[in-house]
Amino acid sequence: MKFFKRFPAIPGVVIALAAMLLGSMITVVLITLTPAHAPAIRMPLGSPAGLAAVGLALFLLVVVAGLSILRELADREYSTDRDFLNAFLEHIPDHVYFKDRSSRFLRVNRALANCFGLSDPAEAMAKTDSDMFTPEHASLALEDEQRIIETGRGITGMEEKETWPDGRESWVLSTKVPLRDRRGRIVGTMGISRDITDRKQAELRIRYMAHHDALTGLPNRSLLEDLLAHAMALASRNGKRVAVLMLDLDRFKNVNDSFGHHTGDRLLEAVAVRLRNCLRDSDIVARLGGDEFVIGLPMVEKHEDIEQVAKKVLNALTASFEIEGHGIQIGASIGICEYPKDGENPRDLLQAADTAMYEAKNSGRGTCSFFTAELTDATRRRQKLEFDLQHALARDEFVLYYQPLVATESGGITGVEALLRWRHPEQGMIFPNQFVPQLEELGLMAEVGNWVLRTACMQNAAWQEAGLPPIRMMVNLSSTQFYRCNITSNVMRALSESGLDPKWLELELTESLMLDDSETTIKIMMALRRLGVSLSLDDFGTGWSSLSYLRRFPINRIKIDRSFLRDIASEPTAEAVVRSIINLGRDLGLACVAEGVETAEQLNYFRKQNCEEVQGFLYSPAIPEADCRVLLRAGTLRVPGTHSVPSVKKRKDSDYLIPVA
Ligand SMILES: Nc1nc2c(ncn2[C@@H]2O[C@H](COP(=O)(O)OP(=O)(O)OP(=O)(O)O)[C@@H](O)[C@H]2O)c(=O)[nH]1
Ligand SMILES: [Mg+2]
Repeated sequence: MKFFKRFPAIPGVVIALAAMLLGSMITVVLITLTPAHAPAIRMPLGSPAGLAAVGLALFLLVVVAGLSILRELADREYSTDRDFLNAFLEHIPDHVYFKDRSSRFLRVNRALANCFGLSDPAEAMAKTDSDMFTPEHASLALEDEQRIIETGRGITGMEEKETWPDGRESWVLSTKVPLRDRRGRIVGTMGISRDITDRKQAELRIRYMAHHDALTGLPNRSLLEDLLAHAMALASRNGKRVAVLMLDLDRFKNVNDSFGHHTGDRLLEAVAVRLRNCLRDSDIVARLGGDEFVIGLPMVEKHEDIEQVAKKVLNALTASFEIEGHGIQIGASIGICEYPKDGENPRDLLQAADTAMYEAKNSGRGTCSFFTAELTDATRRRQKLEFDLQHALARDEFVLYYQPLVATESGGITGVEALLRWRHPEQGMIFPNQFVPQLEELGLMAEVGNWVLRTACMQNAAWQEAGLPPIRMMVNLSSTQFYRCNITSNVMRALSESGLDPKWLELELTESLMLDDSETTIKIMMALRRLGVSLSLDDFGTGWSSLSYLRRFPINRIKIDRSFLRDIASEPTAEAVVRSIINLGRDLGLACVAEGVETAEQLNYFRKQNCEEVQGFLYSPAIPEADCRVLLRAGTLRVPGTHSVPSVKKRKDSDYLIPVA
């Protein structure tokens, strides 16, 4: 069979005919050679020799006929194999090819021909990959094939990216093996590959998503850490530094609140573009989430270079952004640290940069700060404080202090302002300026503000129940409480729970509320007034850009900010401002309170100006409830040193009034 497979060109039928012819001839010779004609060789059929001759002839006939049948079978098998191969090459959707030792195509299947844009697979004959693909891909494929030919070892299940002259890219899963002749010699290569472009693209997409921020397309934290690690390795080999800049937008919440989350998103995208545009291609720009971005500067040499880049970045963000028809101004704070000085791995560096960024925020925002070891302690303390703060309300650690307001002329107590304190179990009494910003950041301000409101109302009602003369209780409101927490119903609830008459409650709206004269603001104010409570404007004179507000706001009182008082004796302009405020208030029918009165001169000044009430350290700091009760029972306060005052323990200077918000 093997022999016939080797010589398939000799048909079996020819062999069979030849065998029959030969057999017939022998038989004819044996029969026709009679004793009469050839007595010497005459072998009668009946003789043993005659029978042997006939037998031999028949045997030959059978052998040759058998061989011819085998030949025929082999031939049939061969043509079946060929048909199968042809069918396979014609219909299989995978790409199949055979190449010679010079990587010229010997044969390609229909699918590969189609992929090459050939109508007939035969057209690929003698062509090479460089006729089909980009030179880069062709040379990679050639390298593989030469290696296979040299080593005799194939490549199985290799993912290959094919690049085409028209810019297309496709992915295939390939198997390439040596092509051998019958004697086992390598005469080329053959391969089969399956198109996996769709799967590969999906995979690449997933991998991209796992490493990039969906909104801006910038690397995310995970990729950033890899990029930083790479930059650090490079810098350490070259004796250079890597700078890490943590950038957080300033007051970005306001953008979301004022223009909506969607506009906020567009702004974040625009910030990403600006950052990318103002830095070199080799610099790293990533987004950690929220409004936090990280810039990595590989291979920096000098501290000054880093500072220069930080300033450039801050400047780039200063110009107004035009987002969906809104001109938006935003700044940023940057914390900076350096490898290797401030950390040996990306995580430590990011932590150090974050610490420095908080320092930049604390230094007033819009600036950059470099990391120092001392900052770490400060950060730890801050983090602990934040942690404790989250539990302070539940642990009943907040407490209200009360500071009296005194009638300028009579010294009679006309009201008390409720002021928040935090009695920390380890650190003692903490003042609001040390924790109110954190309360805002932690989103707890409204909850704590409502606690203040309720507690103050309860206290005032309790004093009245204890027989003390009714008194006005002033409670500060935060912006969150005022705008976002349905303040009207909260006030209603506090009043009804405490049973306090609304006329003994006055709500102080501070400058930090960022009040505007929008309809919303005025609507809320009107609703509060309708409840029967009064309203005052705190810190007056420091930030009210438009005095027209005063006309439109349904308020009862203004409180002149203490910053004016400091200078009224020495600075004529400060004195003039205070005088104008009092006159303005009077013209608009508003009562006036001077805050932060500390000296007898200041008190005399306000007496002369007919300012009705004062509040300040001269009379009393904010004091605990028990002390306040003593004062209220006395009903009047004298300027210390002039008349006796009710026996209230002297407080230290740090008790000085600090408003809630
Ligand atoms: N539009 C938008 N806002 C986001 C996204 N992720 C987080 N934020 C908001 O971004 C704000 C980030 O706030 P912070 O950086 O803490 O506060 P800030 O208002 O920028 O104030 P400072 O950073 O302290 O100056 C939060 O209000 C988040 O709700 C986002 O993908 N899109
Ligand atoms: Mg921010």
